[in-house]
Amino acid sequence: MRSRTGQLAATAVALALTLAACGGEAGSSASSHDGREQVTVAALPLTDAAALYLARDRGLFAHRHEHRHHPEARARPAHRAARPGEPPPPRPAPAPVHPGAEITAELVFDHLRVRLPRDRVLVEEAPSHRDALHARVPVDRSGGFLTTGSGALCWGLPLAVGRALADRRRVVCVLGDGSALYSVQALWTAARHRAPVTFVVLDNGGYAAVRALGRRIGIAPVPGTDIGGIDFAALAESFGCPAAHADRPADLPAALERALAAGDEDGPRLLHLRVAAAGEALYTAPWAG
Ligand SMILES: Cc1ncc(C[n+]2csc(CCOP(=O)(O)OP(=O)(O)O)c2C)c(N)n1
Ligand SMILES: [Mg+2]
Repeated sequence: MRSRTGQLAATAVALALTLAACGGEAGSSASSHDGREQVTVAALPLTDAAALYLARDRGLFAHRHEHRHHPEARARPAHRAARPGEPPPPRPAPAPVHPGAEITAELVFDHLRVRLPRDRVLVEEAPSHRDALHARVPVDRSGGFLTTGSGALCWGLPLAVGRALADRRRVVCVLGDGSALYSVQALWTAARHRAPVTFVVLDNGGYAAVRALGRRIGIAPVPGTDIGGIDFAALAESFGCPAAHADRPADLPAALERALAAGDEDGPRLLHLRVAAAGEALYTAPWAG
């Protein structure tokens, strides 16, 4: 079973192969069944027998950007309204969430928004909570927010360590529990070199984004997506990174404040938060890839 992106990529590959077989040229395109999405293919001849094909799904890209939750979609009207050289107008803060029985990512981001110094770098690798972060924590400074454009995991934790070591200023890094494990050994580097990073691990017990994508394409449950039961604070401590837990909404503000209060000379801190999974509506919008 393939996602729409996969189908489009396959269309593009098929087109590329056809082009190759017919001696076709670069810049060809294909539309999906609804006619809205386009795949463009650029061909770079490498040798007489081989060429490198770049397939780009322009429709889905544009589609995503139309969506109001997408940061670039929000940035676009702001840029239009602003004069060159002026910052975009401020976006109104969303209504605060009320704490329930469990910590939610929205609650974490509300607390983070008011506690995060504006001049600090924020790194994010928390796939299913990404929209909530963008809705609640403004990105108002060039270079102040680091994330991926591709969706591949593994870079967030080490990127935060590298940024902190380069700047010697505290970086805040929000990670999903799954994402945190891809390059967890960078905690050792952070501890050893006293990289000033505050890691906030949003532990929803597994790969929520993969589960949600599975629901969308009719695979539920997706095998192997539960990774609960990991003590991230103990794991961090074992690498030499001081760490703490918070499991109840009432404990969140003080825990977050402590984790953020560490100075730029104090090295890394990790806060492990058990959070509720994002809602069933995740990735159900037509634009979602
Ligand atoms: C290198 C790599 N492997 C696998 C994936 C597939 N993948 C996308 S989201 C995701 C789950 C990440 O889990 P977590 O960080 O806990 O975030 P959550 O979805 O729970 O918010 C995975 C495994 C990927 N994007 N990149
Ligand atoms: Mg998770």
